[in-house]
Amino acid sequence: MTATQYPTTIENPVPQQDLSGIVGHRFIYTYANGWQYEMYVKNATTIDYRIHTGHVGGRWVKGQSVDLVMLTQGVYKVSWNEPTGTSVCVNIIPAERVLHGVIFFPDWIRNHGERTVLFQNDHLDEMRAFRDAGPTYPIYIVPEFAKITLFENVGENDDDVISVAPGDLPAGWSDRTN
Ligand code: FER
Repeated sequence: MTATQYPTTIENPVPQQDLSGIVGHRFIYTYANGWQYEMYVKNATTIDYRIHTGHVGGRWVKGQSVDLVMLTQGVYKVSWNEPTGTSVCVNIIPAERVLHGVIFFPDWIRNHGERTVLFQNDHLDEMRAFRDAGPTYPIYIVPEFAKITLFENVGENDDDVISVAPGDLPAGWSDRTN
């Protein structure tokens, strides 16, 4: 499928969408700064994720609403805002096992990342209260490429794909590659 078959014009700016290469997939990746993350694209509007290592390693979340689009064949973009106030935008190219993420942390998470290291779903009101107390600025921006070390099709809407805390997985679990 070539780009010329799907031109972007002012009148029709949205390329034909095919999300089948990302929806229902789980992937584990390590950013250039060493932070290891895991994302499960549960369906076209929802992700579950775990953070294995990094500034907020140990944090995990289910049912986060996201915006997911295909930019061009095989290139996907996932964007969302957390109850903590953090915003994230991740561009994913599975065939090349590469992604690029930009995380926009509010200042309070730069200083107290440990407050977000939990199963967020059990602490949503607490996270919104921290967000509203701030401080928000200056925003701590973390733009990094990552290597996708594991990519697998596990099917849509499976609550068992991400169901335990990162720290409760068997040793070395996230280091499995394919
Ligand atoms: C990612 C970068 C950041 C990601 C999630 C986050 C699941 C979440 C950040 C936060 O809320 O702390 O690649 O993928």
